Amino acid sequence: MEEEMRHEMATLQLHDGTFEVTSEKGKRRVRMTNLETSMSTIIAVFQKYSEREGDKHKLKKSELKELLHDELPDLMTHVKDQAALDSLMETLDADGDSECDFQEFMTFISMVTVCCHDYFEHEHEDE
Ligand SMILES: [Ca+2]
Ligand SMILES: [Ca+2]
Repeated sequence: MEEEMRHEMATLQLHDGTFEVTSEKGKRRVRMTNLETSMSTIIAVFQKYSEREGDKHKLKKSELKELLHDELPDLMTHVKDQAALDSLMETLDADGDSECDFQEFMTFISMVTVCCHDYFEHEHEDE
């Protein structure tokens, strides 16, 4: 079942808010929900940077830095120097290969998203 899903995912083609799923049952076009669009955006952003150098499926430190700089500029203001970037990479790099793979990246995105959620939740409490 999981293998089948992976195959379906591998043949996803994006076309402005819709995607085409090719499986044994043939092609079908599906309109994406907001959450599905967000998920595919995260994947696309990761790939945009991970493909630049070396391993195409992993972010090396310079790719991570470019991603943070361009895509999370507010957060990047807290990563001021090389030491801060080194320690962030060390925190994210769960398997210790000195690169950030998609799973490690997702852990990071989840963390940041949960922090944002907590922040907005507390904002409402003050009203
Ligand atoms: Ca790379
Ligand atoms: Ca790693």
